[in-house]
Amino acid sequence: MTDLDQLRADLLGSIDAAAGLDALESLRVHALGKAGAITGLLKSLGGMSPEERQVEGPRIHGLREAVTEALGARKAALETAVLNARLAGETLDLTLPADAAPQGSVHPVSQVMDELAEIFADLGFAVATGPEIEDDWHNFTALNIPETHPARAMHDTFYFPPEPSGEKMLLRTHTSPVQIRAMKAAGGNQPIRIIAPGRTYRSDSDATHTPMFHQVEGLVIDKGITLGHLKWTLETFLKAFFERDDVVLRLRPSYFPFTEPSAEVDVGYSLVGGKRVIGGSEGWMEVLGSGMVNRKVIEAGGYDPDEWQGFAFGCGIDRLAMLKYGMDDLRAFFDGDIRWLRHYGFSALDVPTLSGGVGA
Ligand code: 2NL
Repeated sequence: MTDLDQLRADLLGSIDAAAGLDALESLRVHALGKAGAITGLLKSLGGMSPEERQVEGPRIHGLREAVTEALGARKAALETAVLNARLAGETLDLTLPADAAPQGSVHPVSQVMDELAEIFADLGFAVATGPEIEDDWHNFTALNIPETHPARAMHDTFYFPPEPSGEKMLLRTHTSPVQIRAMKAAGGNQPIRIIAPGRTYRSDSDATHTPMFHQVEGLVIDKGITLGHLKWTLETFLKAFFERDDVVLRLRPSYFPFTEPSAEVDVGYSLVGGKRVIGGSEGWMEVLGSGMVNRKVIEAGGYDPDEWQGFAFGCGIDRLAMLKYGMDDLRAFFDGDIRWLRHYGFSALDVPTLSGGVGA
């Protein structure tokens, strides 16, 4: 056996026996690297006579090819072994349930807004919206709220720094300005039936008040509108909202600058196992304020008060949600705690409908 045959046998034997990829790489360097055995042989070809090179050349090149091929084959075999070992250790249990993804749900305030839109749509009311940043005229003056009224005070209303024009801008304190804008847009010659739900702002913050809260107001303008229309509309609305036919209303005389006469509306409740349930008349809870639109406000909206009358009402949506769903802490509305929603029966797949809450 020549030296070359010996080298070939040694290299191919070691390659076949290589236990891992690292050992195989050492063998490759040892044979084919810069200072490798075969590299040395290839270099030696340069110093040979043409006759000698004709014999040795093919042998050395043949050896290089055989070793390269053996390295490749062994590498593939080792990689397959590594992969098989990993797959054997990694068992994947396809029957395990997937991790639960966090799921939100429709917020009670949004739910109630959708319910209000649905109930009033059946009564022919459209939903009107408007800016949350208002001017003093639409928020106060048009509503017959005098310059000296406490609601206009700096400590009750969020004002912006004065405009160069002198116009006072503020965060609307109710959604009435939306209705004033709707009257203006209607041009004083057609009936109006709208509700205006949305965010409102007052400089108030304690256990039962948040600086931002949600309000819905309703407005009807037409010829020959009476207190009877107001009472029927509110009774129909509250029966649909609380999903009970035994809802009893109590109208108490009150005062608002924008309505005359004005009435505060209470709904009766019964005590069932010590808990208040809407319906009956064992006790009363105030739910909204209302009245016949003041003729000054009809005029400010661009209508002739001798021809057109109207009624209006307003109430807090957060409060309506608390009453319907039996929630007792207003602050939880703003915590974004999913456990709170679950506790009151709100779930991710809810589609706002009229069924749910304490009346259901
Ligand atoms: C309450 C009372 C009320 C109105 C709001 C209104 C709007 C226009 C004209 C006349 Cl454009 N009135 N809104 C009327 C009566 C009561 O709200 O206690 N809200 C929380």
